[in-house]
Amino acid sequence: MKGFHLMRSLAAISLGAVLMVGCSSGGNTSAPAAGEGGSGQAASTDGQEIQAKIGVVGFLSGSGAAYGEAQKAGLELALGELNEANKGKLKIELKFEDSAGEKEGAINAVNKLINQDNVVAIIGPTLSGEMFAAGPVANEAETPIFGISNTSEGINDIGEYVFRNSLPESIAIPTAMKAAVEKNGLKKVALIHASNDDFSVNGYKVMKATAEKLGLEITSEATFANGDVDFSAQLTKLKQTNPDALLVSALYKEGSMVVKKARELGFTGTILGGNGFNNPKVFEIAGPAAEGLIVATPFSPEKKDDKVQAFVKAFEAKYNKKPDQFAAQAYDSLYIMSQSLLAAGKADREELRGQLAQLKDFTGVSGKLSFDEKRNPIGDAVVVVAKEGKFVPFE
Ligand code: 1QQ
Repeated sequence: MKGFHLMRSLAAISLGAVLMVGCSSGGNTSAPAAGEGGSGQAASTDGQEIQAKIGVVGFLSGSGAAYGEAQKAGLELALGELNEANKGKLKIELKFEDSAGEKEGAINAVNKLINQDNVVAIIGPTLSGEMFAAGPVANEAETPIFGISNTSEGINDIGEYVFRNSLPESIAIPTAMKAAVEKNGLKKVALIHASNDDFSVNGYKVMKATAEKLGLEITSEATFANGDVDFSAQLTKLKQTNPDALLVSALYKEGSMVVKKARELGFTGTILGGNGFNNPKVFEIAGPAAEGLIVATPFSPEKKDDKVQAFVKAFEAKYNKKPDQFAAQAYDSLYIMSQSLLAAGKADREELRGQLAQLKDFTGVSGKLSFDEKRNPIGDAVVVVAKEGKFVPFE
């Protein structure tokens, strides 16, 4: 990392951007972004509008594109509001890159955003697996990278430039499971998950550990792979063990097909899923079979809260649909970036990292947010249940 520092300084010097390098916050001189190999700085003279280019890596095409689309919608709504509100002080530009949910795609996007587009920070990528692959690249390049939907354990262990406002499954899943055990009287559960996806594997581990903690009997377990379309064999086997509940850790496409098939096979017990189900695509794919599905989420558009309702209204006006959790966390992330950039007083990767690390009691549409010492979000989950085509509070 030190070598990188040196190279960066040399590159900046050779570009004649000497003023900017090592310039402390006092009286910083206006300088253009350092360009190729530069530090992403677009420092502004006090009183001048800060120009901040932020990269976004999203699952914008392929089997999970609805996640990325929701994130893009949330970010663009926030962008319009913020650039209006911060006129003369801060102007944010977003540069979107599609990773297609692939680790390689995420790595390439992060490299491009850092080295070619010279962004001050990156929001995304969408999947935990993508963050595990691309986070180290940003961390090594000392560029803040901010996960808005990475819920697996270990995300922040990648390094000190890695942040997230997405509620970890280790908080969300136990909340949902406790509520389901209490209300539906669960005693025996069967587990199924996608074995080739980091997020789904992590969710499965949390489900299993929680079941053990709650003293539930695990009757059977099964796996599938993302991309599979036939789940009959696994679900037939699971159903034969007579569980009270099926715990599903999967992304929305496969997860919804699992739910649909389980009902088709006559499973009438509780179905509980992880964070991957928090998207309206579930209702499109599973149809009426989604009824009764229990999930935990940090965001519900039904929440009786002025900030949430103002967001829902603005989102509906712009997109003609209600926002989901992915849109909400994306929306919040840009407000966090904006607040931190304004506090930093310039578009500087290092200053921004410092400000992000200090974030405390930020109130967004997905709740109150602070980071623990490992920059993990501390927040609450609400438990929701699918009812007539939408998620409503599980009460
Ligand atoms: C993760 C997730 C997914 C559901 C994001 C789409 O939570 O990959 O961590």
